[in-house]
Amino acid sequence: MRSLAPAMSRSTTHIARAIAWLLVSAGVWVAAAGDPLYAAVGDTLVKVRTRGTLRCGVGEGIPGFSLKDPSGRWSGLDADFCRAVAAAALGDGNKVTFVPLGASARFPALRGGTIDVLVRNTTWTLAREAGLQVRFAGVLFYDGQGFMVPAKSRIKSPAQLKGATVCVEKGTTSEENLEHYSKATSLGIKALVLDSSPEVANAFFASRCAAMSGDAARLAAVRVSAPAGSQAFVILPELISKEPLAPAVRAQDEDWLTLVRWVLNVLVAAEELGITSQNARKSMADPSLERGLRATEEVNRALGTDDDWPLRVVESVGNYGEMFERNLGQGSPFKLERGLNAQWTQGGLMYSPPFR
Ligand SMILES: N[C@@H](CCC(=O)N[C@@H](CS)C(=O)NCC(=O)O)C(=O)O
Repeated sequence: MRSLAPAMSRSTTHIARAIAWLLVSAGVWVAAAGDPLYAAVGDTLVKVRTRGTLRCGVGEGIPGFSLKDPSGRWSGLDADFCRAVAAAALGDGNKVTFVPLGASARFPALRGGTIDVLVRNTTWTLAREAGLQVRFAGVLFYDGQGFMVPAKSRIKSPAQLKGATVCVEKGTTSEENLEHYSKATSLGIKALVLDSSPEVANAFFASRCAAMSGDAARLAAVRVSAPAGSQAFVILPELISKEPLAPAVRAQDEDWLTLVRWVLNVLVAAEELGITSQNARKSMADPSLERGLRATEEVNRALGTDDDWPLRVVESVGNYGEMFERNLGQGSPFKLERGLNAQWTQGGLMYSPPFR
């Protein structure tokens, strides 16, 4: 196994990155776009290794995705994905500094270099890639926007929300979609836009709005923790949007984007191949998997990783199915079905491109 030392000397690209890193360390900034130089060149992996910890942007408390327990440990699908990236980049899934961010703060934090990767139930859209100069690595969770209403309201469809007030979080696709949906259907929905997710939930439970709208998985988590008990609330089956939730990195760091994207592909491919956290070491030594989940030496050199990064990814958090079940599925209070998040071989959309 090669060392995890920074790959600075391996190519001119890496030398360029090293120079950029030195400039940044010396406090040299460029005015362009208001972003520091290091945020504009591909040096994230070097930066992460120099620091020794991955700075991962997550939610401020999204059960099933990113939630800090009283002992200080973060759990959830997003938190586990942060660990998987740290396992690949740093050789240790525990070397993560979780940075909780509200919806409006997440993209400025990524662009400004406060975080290395954003894994915060964030929807992949063209407007965000083109307008905010961020890149999405692939879909970690296929979601859609739904509505939650009190069971006693007897509302069965969003079409019954004519003139109703609906609670929604500021700076989210949920806010934009709701406005668009209201216009398109002439329902005249009045949005009560609140700054944070807890404020949205509290306003809804205090009956300040007739419905709460947001990503359906998020609504399921809020429902489980409803003060009046989950039975008192219903999530309407109709969804009004596609919300492919995806980890994001800064634009202009193609190598980092590639690594983060393939960490996701490792998790998905491992499930397809039956490789789990328990059997990973043995399975991945199997020569018949040679073309399954292993990158060539040249590829690893280009990525700046050692040869064992896929193994460490699966050993640190399990495969995608294990992550899903533990955080959102049968091993969790939410008991979500796999649905679109099942493997492509099982009628879902989870599909990893080949490794070679
Ligand atoms: N996926 C949507 C919504 C993401 C979002 O922030 N949703 C809210 C409520 S649906 C949430 O989960 N907030 C959690 C938090 O603020 O920590 C987006 O990317 O804009």
